[in-house]
Amino acid sequence: MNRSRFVKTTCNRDCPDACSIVAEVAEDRIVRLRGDKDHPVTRGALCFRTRNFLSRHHSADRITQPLLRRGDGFVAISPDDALDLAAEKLQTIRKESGGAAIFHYRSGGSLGMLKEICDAFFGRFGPVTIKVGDICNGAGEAAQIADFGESESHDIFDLHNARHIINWGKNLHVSNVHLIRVVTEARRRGADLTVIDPVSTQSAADADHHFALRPGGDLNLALAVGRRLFEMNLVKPHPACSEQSVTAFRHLCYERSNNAWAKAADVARWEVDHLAECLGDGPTAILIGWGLQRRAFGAATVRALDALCALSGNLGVEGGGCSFYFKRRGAFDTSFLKSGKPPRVIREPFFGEDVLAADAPPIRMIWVTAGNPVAMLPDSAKVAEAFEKTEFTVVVDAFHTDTTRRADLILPVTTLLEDDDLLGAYGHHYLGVSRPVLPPRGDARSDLEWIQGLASRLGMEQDFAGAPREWKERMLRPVCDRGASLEEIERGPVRNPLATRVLFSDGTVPTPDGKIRLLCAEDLPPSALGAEQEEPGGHPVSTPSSEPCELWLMSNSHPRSQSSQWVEEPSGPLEAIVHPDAARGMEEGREVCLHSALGELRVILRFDRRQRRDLVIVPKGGALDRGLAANALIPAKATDLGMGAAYQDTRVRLRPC
Ligand SMILES: Nc1nc2c(c(=O)[nH]1)N[C@H]1C(S)=C(S)[C@@H](COP(=O)(O)OP(=O)(O)OC[C@H]3O[C@@H](n4cnc5c(=O)[nH]c(N)nc54)[C@H](O)[C@@H]3O)O[C@H]1N2
Ligand SMILES: Nc1nc2c(c(=O)[nH]1)N[C@H]1C(S)=C(S)[C@@H](COP(=O)(O)OP(=O)(O)OC[C@H]3O[C@@H](n4cnc5c(=O)[nH]c(N)nc54)[C@H](O)[C@@H]3O)O[C@H]1N2
Ligand code: SF4
Ligand SMILES: [Mo]
Repeated sequence: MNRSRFVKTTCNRDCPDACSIVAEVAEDRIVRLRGDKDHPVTRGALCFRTRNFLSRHHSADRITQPLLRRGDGFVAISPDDALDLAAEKLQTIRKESGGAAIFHYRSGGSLGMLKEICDAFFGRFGPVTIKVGDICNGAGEAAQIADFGESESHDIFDLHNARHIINWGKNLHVSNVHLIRVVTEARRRGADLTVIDPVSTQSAADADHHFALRPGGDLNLALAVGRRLFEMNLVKPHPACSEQSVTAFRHLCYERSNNAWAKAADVARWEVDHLAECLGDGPTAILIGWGLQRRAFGAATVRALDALCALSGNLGVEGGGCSFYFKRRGAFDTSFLKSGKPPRVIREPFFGEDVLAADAPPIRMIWVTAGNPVAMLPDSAKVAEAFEKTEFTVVVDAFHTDTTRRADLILPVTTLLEDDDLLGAYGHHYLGVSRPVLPPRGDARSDLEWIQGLASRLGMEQDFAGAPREWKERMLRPVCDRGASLEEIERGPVRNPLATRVLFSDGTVPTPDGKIRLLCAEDLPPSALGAEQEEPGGHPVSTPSSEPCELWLMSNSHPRSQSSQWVEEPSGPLEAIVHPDAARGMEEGREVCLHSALGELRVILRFDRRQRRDLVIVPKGGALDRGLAANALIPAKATDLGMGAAYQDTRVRLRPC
């Protein structure tokens, strides 16, 4: 009889949930993945993409040997030869051109804390060129730090105390699935749920109310709600709000009439009133999504939502708050990884442009850790060109991507089931460890081991020595005496003992002057508010004879993929979901062209009458080389704070091919 054994590990993907996974192993093969029943958030369930990860993990396409470019293809080489070559290139380029000629780019392929050791290695070897900004949550995080001095969230279970929940742009059913249960429990206890999202998602369909506003209309809507709070006498400012800043926010809200704000946001007046009433009848929890801050005025939008919370008596109270991001690094000490100031930075949303423009010295080498920038960053074609024109590029990955296909050297890395790391979460406060369910396949190694191999060749062996457990213990020093030692976390998930359950409940905020900064007119260029006579956005209709109308390109998370990591790579063309009126004269199932100022993609049309008529929905994360990359259409454009990417501001048109 074959006996199975079960190994618990933590999912290291770029996802708010950081689930505890139970892997079943039989005869040295992983046969099944389940969610851990003992984890308070995972509660026995995994998302589609990780439940089905085994096909990817066992796939024949997995990279299991270092690969060196030869002509148009690659040849396998030994790990020692790969490390010798990489070390030699690093040394030569540093000697000839300085650290600035080397660019280390790390993204979110794995959120394990030990991946940050790669940054420290390049910092000490150079320092080298690194990225600045954060295309994922940069704008929202910067907004909350500006307002409150930190970007943190209420304990996930504090939602049970809410009377109203405003889900302002989060697609729970796709990108935050374990929050659904907590929201459902809160509703059973009497909370009502309103979703604000231009797209009709499953999360919106399940809510008590769905307000499908104009894409990017949130700032207008928030200011309308702000005005109604003042008009209805529902203003109860948090003690850290100064009178002056309340007055300044009030002025901003009164810049337009309620009708003008509602029109600009393309919502009904009662929808504005409903939100103001919810906020006035708190506790009301605002859950802030990521999509709305990936816009030119994304930070201003989050700041307006912060202001609504702080003014309506919902900041600092149980069941309230405006939760955007959980400080996933909050329990850990990484100060020992700090290194010197980088000689140069590349703005993350402008990766292609900045790398190509870099001069004196040019970028001669790019090293990519846990990222697929060619597919995932704006203006994919330019990012691809940057890789193609760079003298030597190294990509550390487990699968072929648009980025590995442009590499000179590929180093095979462990998958999430072979990972040995420490994790916080950005959707709750529990800490976990990942541990190898099985040893790595072939010559695959962790990022730490590749770095240690390099360090030993470059005279930095001592700086980076140590088994994963030793690194985890060092990082856990702030909490190891408070019930979150490594042994305790290895036994099961532990809540970060440093995380408070309700933020700012003592009436203070950690800004430099202890005051909340509320958004005001001086913080906004006039263009942030849109034209006064904005058309109600939802109903421009193109006819076969007229020029096709402009649509907002919504390139959203897809249930079958984690960014560019698909359960099964689609073969194309890309599926584009639109209201039939947005594609007049075109047939469902037909291939048509989707144009932007930057490029063109062939797409298959799917009609959905629930959607607004001014948008088209495609999945994020398709491959450039297969003609599936939304980012081939998306120009590089920064957000107002945090150097995020304004992916969602892209306008497109549908045309027959
Ligand atoms: N299945 C799956 N899950 C994922 C990911 C994935 O690729 N696939 N990605 C992970 C990553 S990297 C992240 S950062 C997180 C978050 O992943 P995201 O997908 O970025 O976050 P959400 O905020 O849940 O979903 C975006 C929602 O914002 C809405 N939206 C867009 N523009 C606006 C707007 O102007 N106003 C409003 N109100 N809403 C708008 C979209 O319609 C969409 O429903 O999820 C992670 N989870
Ligand atoms: N159009 C559009 N573009 C977007 C977004 C959008 O909403 N619309 N969302 C943006 C967001 S929120 C994000 S976070 C980014 C995500 O952008 P990326 O982080 O670049 O996306 P991933 O596809 O997750 O690519 C990560 C790569 O890391 C590899 N990997 C996995 N684990 C490890 C590991 O342990 N070590 C190493 N070395 N590699 C590993 C994976 O195989 C994968 O190829 O995309 C952004 N791009
Ligand atoms: S990707 Fe997210 S939801 Fe899926 S298993 Fe990992 S942490 Fe859980
Ligand atoms: Mo992200």
